[in-house]
Amino acid sequence: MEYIIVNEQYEPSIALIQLNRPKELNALNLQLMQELRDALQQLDRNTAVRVIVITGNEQAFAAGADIKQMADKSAIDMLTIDQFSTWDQIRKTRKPIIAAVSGFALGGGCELAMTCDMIVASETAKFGQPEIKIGVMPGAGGTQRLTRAVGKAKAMEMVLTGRFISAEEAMQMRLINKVVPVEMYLREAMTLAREIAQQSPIAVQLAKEAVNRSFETHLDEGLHFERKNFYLAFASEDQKEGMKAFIEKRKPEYRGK
Ligand code: CO8
Repeated sequence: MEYIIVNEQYEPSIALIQLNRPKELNALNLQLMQELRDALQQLDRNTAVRVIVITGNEQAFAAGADIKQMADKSAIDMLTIDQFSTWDQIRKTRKPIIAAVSGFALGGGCELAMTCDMIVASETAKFGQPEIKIGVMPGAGGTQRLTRAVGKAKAMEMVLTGRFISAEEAMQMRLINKVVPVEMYLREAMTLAREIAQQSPIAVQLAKEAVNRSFETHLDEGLHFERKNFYLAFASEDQKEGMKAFIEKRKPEYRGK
C-alpha cells in the first residue's frame, strides 16, 4: 500500500486506516481509492475486526478527488476508468465505519466521510463541496447524501457556492456526530468504535444494513426489511448470550456467532 496505512488491530477489534498523501492534502487519486477499497474488503472479511476507523491527518482528512489527475480527462475517459465502482464497493462494507476528520474534508473527501456511517470531527475540520468552483459538480454522492443529511436549502447553498462550513456548523446541521478539540478527535472516534465493538457483531451488521435501507426505500418496505433482520438476529448465539447475560445480571460475551 503506497497511499494508505492499515493497522488491522489498532486496538483490539478496531482497525485503523490512515489516508497518507500528506503533501497533496490526501487528494484521492485512483490508486489511493483502490487501496482503500481493497483494505476495506479485507477488513470486512477479518473476523477479528469489528469496527473500522478511517482518518487522515490534522491538516486534512482529504481535500477531494485528485484534480491534477482529472484535469485533462474526457467524459469517455471518466466513463472508462469507472472509478465509481470503487466507491460502490466501499459503500458495501458490512462493518461499521467511522470517519475521524480533522482539517479539510472537501469534495470527494467530504463524500468519503459521508459514505462512512458516522463522523467524529476536530474543531479545525472544514467540510465542503467546492467542485462548483472548478467547473464541475459533486460526483460521489455529494448532491444525494449531503441533501439527505442537512436538507435541501443547506445542501443547495454548499453545492452551489462551494463554501466551506466549520465543524461547529456541520454539527448544528447534523452532518456529523461530534466535535472535539483537535488533540482528541482520533481518541473520541476510538471511544465510539470501542462501544460498538462491544456489541454483537451480527446484530451490528444487521442493524447497519437496516438503517442504510431507510435511505433507499419507503416506510412500509423499510419496516418489513427491519423485521426480517430482527428475526434473523434470533438465529445467532449472540442473541441468546445477550438476553441470558441481562437476566443473569452480567456482561455479555459476544462471539459473533
Ligand atoms: N487534488 C490535487 N491536489 C491537491 C488537491 C486536490 N483536490 N487539494 C490540494 N492539492 C495539492 C495542492 O495542489 C498543493 O500541491 P503543490 O504543493 O504541489 O502545489 C498541495 O496539495 C497543498 O495545497 P495548497 O497549497 O492549495 O494548500 P492551501 O492550504 O493553500 O489550500 C485547500 C488548501 C483550500 C484545500 C486547497 O488546496 C484547495 O482548494 N484544494 C482543492 C479542493 C477541491 O476543489 N476539492 C474538490 C476536488 S473535485 C472532487 O473532489 C470531485 C469528486 C468527484 C468524485 C470522486 C471521483 C474520484
